Amino acid sequence: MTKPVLLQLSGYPAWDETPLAEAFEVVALHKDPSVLAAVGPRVRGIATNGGLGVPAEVFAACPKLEIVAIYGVGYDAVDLDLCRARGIRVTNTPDVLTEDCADLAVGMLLALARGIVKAEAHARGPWKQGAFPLQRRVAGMKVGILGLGRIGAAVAERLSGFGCDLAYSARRPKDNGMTFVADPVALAARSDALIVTTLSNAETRHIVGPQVLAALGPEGFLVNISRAACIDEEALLAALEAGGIAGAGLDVFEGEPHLNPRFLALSNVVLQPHHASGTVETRKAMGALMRANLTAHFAGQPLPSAVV
Ligand code: 8YV
Repeated sequence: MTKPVLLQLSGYPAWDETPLAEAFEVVALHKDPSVLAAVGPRVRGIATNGGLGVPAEVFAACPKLEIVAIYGVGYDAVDLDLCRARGIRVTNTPDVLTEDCADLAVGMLLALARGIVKAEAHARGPWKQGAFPLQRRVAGMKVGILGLGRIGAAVAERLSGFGCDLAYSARRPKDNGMTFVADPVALAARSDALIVTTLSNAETRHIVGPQVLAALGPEGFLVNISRAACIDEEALLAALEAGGIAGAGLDVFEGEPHLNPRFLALSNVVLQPHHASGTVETRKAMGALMRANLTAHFAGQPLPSAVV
């Protein structure tokens, strides 16, 4: 039986690439973009990742495309309307990465508030000349969670263990006993730290802008493990440079991996290379779920985690 042609848009660990190559005729577009025109007419599936999605020219070059399998929970970089119109299925990898993303959000908050990265540099040298400056306490902090989906709820669960006073913004209140604050500006105003875990879409684009940052204020911390588009990066850089907020922990950036160099000049940030889901355990589970979706599709079975 001929194997379906799968266009691979990004690299995966060998534990995924080996079984993918067994089940499909894999064409690695990320290794040689020039093959698109020649292979496009035969492509039936695409494997991509959350940040990358599917560029318009790839959709256009693949008229027989049946399924886009995303290695990630975010589907903001895939044109879902186009997929619906063309009858292309879309799958993602929810749930399996929730715990790791929540861990990194809390880790960045701890790193920021306690100055862990700067303190490490201090321990290696200047300690002999004097003590490290006092930092801020996370236990009992007022924390606002912007977007209480699966990952936001996992962040809340962790921070309730820290005795934090938690509130959240979401489209509508949930029956969870937590304080609901509909307006993100009001949420920021009551928060010592604001953690962005919302979906990225037209509604949440730049949801953290000058007003939210001003409400968070000079003592407030911001953490983003969602997408760069949720934050007005220019406004954030201006606030960080002027001391308008105390600091930011960021896992995602506009134009990543090419960060705005202004971030690199700041000492009040903790910068991470979009790796909230980046553990062996989670990536293995993400790869397995992505492959399960592809396998189910080509076997005519229900998709384990369909978006479209
Ligand atoms: C990436 C993500 O997919 O889940 C998401 O939406 O952005 C990440 O998990 C990851 O970087 C894999 O490349």
